[in-house]
Formats: sequence, structure tokens, C-alpha cells
Amino acid sequence: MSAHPTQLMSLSQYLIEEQLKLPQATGDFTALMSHLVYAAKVVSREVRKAGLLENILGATDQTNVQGETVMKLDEYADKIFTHTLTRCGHLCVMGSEEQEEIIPIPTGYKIGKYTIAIDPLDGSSNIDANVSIGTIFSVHLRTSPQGTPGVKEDLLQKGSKQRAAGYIVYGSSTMLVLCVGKGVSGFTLDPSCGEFILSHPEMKMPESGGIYSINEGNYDYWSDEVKNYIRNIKSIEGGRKPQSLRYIGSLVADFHRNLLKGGIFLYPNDTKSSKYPKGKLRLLYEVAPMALIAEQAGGMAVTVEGKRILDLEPEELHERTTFVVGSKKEVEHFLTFIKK
Ligand code: P6P
Repeated sequence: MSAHPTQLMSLSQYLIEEQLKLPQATGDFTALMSHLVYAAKVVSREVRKAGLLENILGATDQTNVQGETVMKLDEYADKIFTHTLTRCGHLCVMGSEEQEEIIPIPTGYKIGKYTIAIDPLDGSSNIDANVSIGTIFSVHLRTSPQGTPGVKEDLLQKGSKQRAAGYIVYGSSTMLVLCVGKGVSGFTLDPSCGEFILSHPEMKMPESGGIYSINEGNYDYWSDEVKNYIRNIKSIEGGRKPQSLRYIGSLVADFHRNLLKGGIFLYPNDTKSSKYPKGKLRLLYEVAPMALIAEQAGGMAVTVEGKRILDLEPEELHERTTFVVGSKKEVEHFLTFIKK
């Protein structure tokens, strides 16, 4: 029998309860999150009907700062999140994958004490194939003086200092997975009432898992250590049950599956091409937020050299990094190949 609405906790209620746990809380963070959630609901609605709207499917004739073709839904999502959040009165500056420079607070709008770095629609190359895509966001407290316009340095903070991090996965359902400091909770959008409902309280990543997620098409570009690791987890001689390869090519979808089922995701750097010498994924608004969620759910997140992601000091808005994230025992096994 389904739970009575009074037994369900909404995201709004959850945020209020988290706020009440902090005596010094002013409600600014709760308000910021409510604006972000509103924008996510609008993007979810557009993603759901993209298949019916020729004018929103397909690519634009533009490329973004990453040199990637901007899909119309990318552009739409970027506009929704940046317009909503820069005017909500709780940010001093924003960063977006879709925009080369920092995004200031428009004249006439209140300047707040937080920053958000966001990938408005990650995995966009999959949009036309109707594959799950997502939004990833990272929240910091500003470091520059209150009341002044935010600066790039407000965004360039290491992942361990994030005030919050999360993602929305637009899949068979729309889910928001959120860490507001301690622990990870998942909320599923109930379209019938337009509210995110707490469906996955206290999410924990299984300590080990039988799934590995990597683009094997890049095999020749990998370092010997990464090659040795992948060969080991595929080999029956390795004394370990061979892993199953699952690779969607959409970070949010691959990460979310591993968070629920256990496993490891890797995006190494190219050692033999100039394409991604530092890795493909972006530190500020893809890797650092996912790393916080992974660690808070009991997992691990490192670079291919074994450095903890949350300790990395960002130097550029769109800087890239290698990424190895997943179940604690799986990442520890990977590290035995790197330490050697
Ligand atoms: P590749 C999507 O473009 C993305 O940024 C991530 O969502 C995903 O994990 C990765 O790139 C996929 O990259 O090179 O395997 O297609």
C-alpha cells in the first residue's frame, strides 16, 4: 500500500529540517536551494518533452568553451539555471560549463554569500538518443568581502570546502541526489504534484561492486598502470570475479548507477594524444561535486595518480582532471596498481 502523503518528506521539508539543525543558519542556503530546485523542475519538464519539440532537439550552430557542439537543450538549461540563480539574491557569482567567463550578478539584484558552479546539462551528446542526462552543481561560501561583486577566486576553492553538492539525473524518473554537508539523500520528482520526495534517505555506496565503467575505446591512450588495472579486473586469472563493463557516456548516469549498485568509474588522461592530456572531466562542476557525494556515501574519489579529488586546488574555471570514483574497496584495489 502506498504511503500516505503525510508520511512522505518533501525536499522543501528536508531542507528546513537541515536548516533547523544549524543554530546559526539564516535561511539563505535553504532559499538558494529552493531556487535551484525550481530551475531543475523547469529543465526536467523540457527534457521530458524534448522528443516532441523539433525546435529543441538537435544541435545549435554554436560550440561552447569546451569546443563541444552546444545542443539546444544545453543552451536552454544554461539559461534557466543562470537566469534563476543570478537573480535569487543569494549568490555573489556563478560559473557554468556553457560560459567561458564567470557570470556576475546583474545590476540591481542583491549580492549573496554563496557561489554555484554548474554543468547545466551533462551528457548532452546523448540527448538525441534519449539516454539519461543530468545537471551537476557545486556550492561554496564566498571568500571575497560580503556585498562586493563576486570574483573568480570565490569559485576556485577546493572540493573539501563545498557547502553542498548534488546532481539531477533526468532518467526514467527525475532524481535529485544531494549532500548538504553530511551524508547523501536522494529525492524523486513526483510530476503529479511537482515536488521532489525523499525516496533514498542516507544513501550509501556499496563497499565493493562488480561494475567497471570506462570508455574502452580509449585503451591505447591509457597509461600502463591503468591498462594493467583494467586487464586485472577483467581476468579470471586475477583471482577476482571478472567485472561487468557498463558505460553510458553520461557521467551523471554512470555515477548514479554505481552509487546504487557499487562499482568503479574511471576517466583517465590521454598519454598518447593531445586531446585530453589532463583528462576530460571538469574539476569544479563535474568531478568535485561527484567526489563529495561519493565520499559522503562511503566511497572514494581520486585522480589516476592517487591524489584525493577533494584536496585539489583549482586554478582555472574550466580546468580538467582525471577521475577515478566508486566503491571504497574498488578504488583501493585500483590504487595498488598506481602505488607500484
Ligand atoms: P567520452 C559527456 O560529454 C561527458 O562530459 C560526461 O558526462 C561523460 O562521462 C564523458 O563526457 C564521456 O566521454 O569521451 O567517453 O564520450
